[in-house]
Amino acid sequence: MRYIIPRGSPHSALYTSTIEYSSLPVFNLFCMKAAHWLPRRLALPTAFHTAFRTAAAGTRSLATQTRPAVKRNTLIPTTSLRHRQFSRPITSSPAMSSQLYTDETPEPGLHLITQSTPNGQKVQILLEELKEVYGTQWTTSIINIGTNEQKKEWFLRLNPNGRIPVIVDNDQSPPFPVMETSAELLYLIEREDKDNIFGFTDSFERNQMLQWLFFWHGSGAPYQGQVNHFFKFAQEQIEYPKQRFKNETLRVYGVLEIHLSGKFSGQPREYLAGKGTGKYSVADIGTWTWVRGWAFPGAFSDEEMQAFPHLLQWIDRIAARPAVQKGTGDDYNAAKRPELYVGEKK
Ligand SMILES: N[C@@H](CCC(=O)N[C@@H](CS)C(=O)NCC(=O)O)C(=O)O
Repeated sequence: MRYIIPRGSPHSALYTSTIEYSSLPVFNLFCMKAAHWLPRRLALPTAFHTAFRTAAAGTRSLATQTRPAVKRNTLIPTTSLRHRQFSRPITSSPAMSSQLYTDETPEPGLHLITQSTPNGQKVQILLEELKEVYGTQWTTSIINIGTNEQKKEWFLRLNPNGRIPVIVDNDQSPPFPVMETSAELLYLIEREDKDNIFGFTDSFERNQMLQWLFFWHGSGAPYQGQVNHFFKFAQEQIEYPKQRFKNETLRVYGVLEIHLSGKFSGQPREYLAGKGTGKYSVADIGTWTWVRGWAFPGAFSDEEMQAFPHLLQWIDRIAARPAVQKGTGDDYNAAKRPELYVGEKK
């Protein structure tokens, strides 16, 4: 991975885009028009009409081949881009591109704005997995959510929900931002995972992957997030929400345990989705970053967790993956990578 330090102030109202231009498309348009007009004007027979149009179409393929291409997943050094980059205020673009991103948006390709929390780590891990298999490249910026950088306007333009992580696909024109971790995981596998290594081709397996991805997104993360809040961060210790969210999280761990143990299917599983014992997929990634942090709020005892032996094994199984270690490691530790910081630090 090569990181590029974001440039300029994050509050710029300008949007940087790469223009690729060639005069050939204009020439092609001219030829196509002429191909319709000339034979009619000169009252030529039908065979001439066809010949003119074939010749004109040739200029189109020429134009397509000659247009400079931005290579997907490849970071082009900043300097080589400069000559065809320009900044302009967005006034006449489609609604989506309107002030979508700012001067410091890094190079074409994927850009991740994150902090190494359970949600940030989901996307960090998948990117590391994709890099191992396909050589996927991206750039990273780290913000400090403790300073509320994610509530500032430049960030809200990318994600009105004001939460990390966000990915921006700068290969699209206009750049395409993706919020909500599960949607980000699905976006990344659709874009990068051509061999369906982290997803499935079979529609039933794919649906099972979605079931577990949605289950954690809707029924796991919100509860465990509240456990973290009420046990660890709340100024006031209030018993009712502490017990309510703790019990609900234990219930959700129980659901995962039923599934992984094969209690009702008779088939213990290694992973959440897929036939047989299952296959490691984005459903596991989306769930693991949270569940493996069960000890963090100090809400659950070792004895309580003994009720979920298959879940604990699943945590260890996924933790052993090199890309998982990389995606949760020092490369995303803001203290170790101060050059990746954007915005207010403390
Ligand atoms: N449903 C969102 C949740 C994202 C989320 O809650 N991110 C947290 C960090 S783990 C955050 O940005 N918190 C800062 C805040 O709430 O302002 C997702 O899955 O992307």
